[in-house]
Amino acid sequence: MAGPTSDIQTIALGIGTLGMALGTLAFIAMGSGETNERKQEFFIITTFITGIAAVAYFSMFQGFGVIEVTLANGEALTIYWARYADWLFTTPLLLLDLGLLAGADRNTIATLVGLDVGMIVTGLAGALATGAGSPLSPAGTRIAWWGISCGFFVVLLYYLVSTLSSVAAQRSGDVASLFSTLRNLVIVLWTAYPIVWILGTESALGLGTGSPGLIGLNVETILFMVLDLAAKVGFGFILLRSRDVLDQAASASEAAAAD
Ligand code: RET
Repeated sequence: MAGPTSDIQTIALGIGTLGMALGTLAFIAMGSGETNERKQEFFIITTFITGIAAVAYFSMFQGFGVIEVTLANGEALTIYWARYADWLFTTPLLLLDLGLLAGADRNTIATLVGLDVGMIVTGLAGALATGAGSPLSPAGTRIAWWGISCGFFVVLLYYLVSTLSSVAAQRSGDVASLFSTLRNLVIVLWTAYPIVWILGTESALGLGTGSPGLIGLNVETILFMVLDLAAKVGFGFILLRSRDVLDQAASASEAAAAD
């Protein structure tokens, strides 16, 4: 079996596709007149974030980005693997936006990206794990991967509130305050993802109760869609509409590059 397993999922994924596509077009339009190279970076990165997501959503919408995983105990789960392909590229790009805004150095940005990739790849391992060959039950195996992924996430959050925030605090008041708005948005929205995952189908926590998750795949698909739109399109609008703040961030990073 391939493809969304209900009309509700198809509609949610269709809304996700359209929302990401419209966001992409809006960001292209907003960035088209920009001539400052440093400021262009923000427009390019953010446009790719929604562009990649639009493609991933379309792939799930039309049944390519979804597979059935058969667990060691014979039960089957419907897994939207394309989410992880999307997040693998787009979450590092979101962190790159934040890092550039804060004026962070290469090592700080690379550390954030490394932690993020660790988080997504181990999350994908959990989503695909069958439990075959594992001393743990299928659900136990998947939840263990979730725990490892959360480990990366916690360190990532720590980095965001410590190192990155103290770098950002050295920027002008406007840049520092745009940074904290976006950082707080990231902390709140991103924290919802592991919660939806563990309550949803992926954890297989509800196996044996008639539904693989404590919340069903329909609700989960809607929740991820709303979160993805807020974390990408919402984030992008807040960042890119602040033209004069981007100006200040751009001139600060030019000054740093000239040092
Ligand atoms: C997973 C697996 C379980 C543990 C953790 C996860 C974290 C996912 C996050 C995803 C963020 C996605 C964003 C998408 C933008 O549209 C992979 C669910 C910690 C934080 C921001």
